[in-house]
Amino acid sequence: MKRLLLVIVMALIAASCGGDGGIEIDDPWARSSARMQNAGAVYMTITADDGDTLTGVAVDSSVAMMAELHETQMSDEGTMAMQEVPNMAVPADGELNLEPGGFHIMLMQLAEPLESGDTFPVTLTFENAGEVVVDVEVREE
Ligand SMILES: [Cu+2]
Repeated sequence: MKRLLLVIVMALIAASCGGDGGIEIDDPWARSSARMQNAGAVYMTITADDGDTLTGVAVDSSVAMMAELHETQMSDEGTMAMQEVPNMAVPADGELNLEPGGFHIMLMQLAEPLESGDTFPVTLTFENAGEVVVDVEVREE
């Protein structure tokens, strides 16, 4: 009887670990913002064992009024422009890179400037894994 219980507990632990779809988020960070700047960008690297799709993002209003998924692209005129994207794919055999000059999470109407050394939580929503909260570190880079 004891052994059976142990097996059940182990199975429950395995099930709860598997529930996140093998999502792993590496080095979430945000660039520190100048005092008068009203927007900020968040970067990270996302991998998912079975692949997944990032469909949404949210931050507390104590950080910013709005968070959006953005992509920076070179326009035909050679200028950099960014636009909101509905989602971002995390490939099963690769990684999704959010980095300066490409995909990023845009924070709009910052409540306060982002200061080096600060951290704040960001809630990511994935199609398969559901909501995943990460702690973003603010730094100079
Ligand atoms: Cu942006």
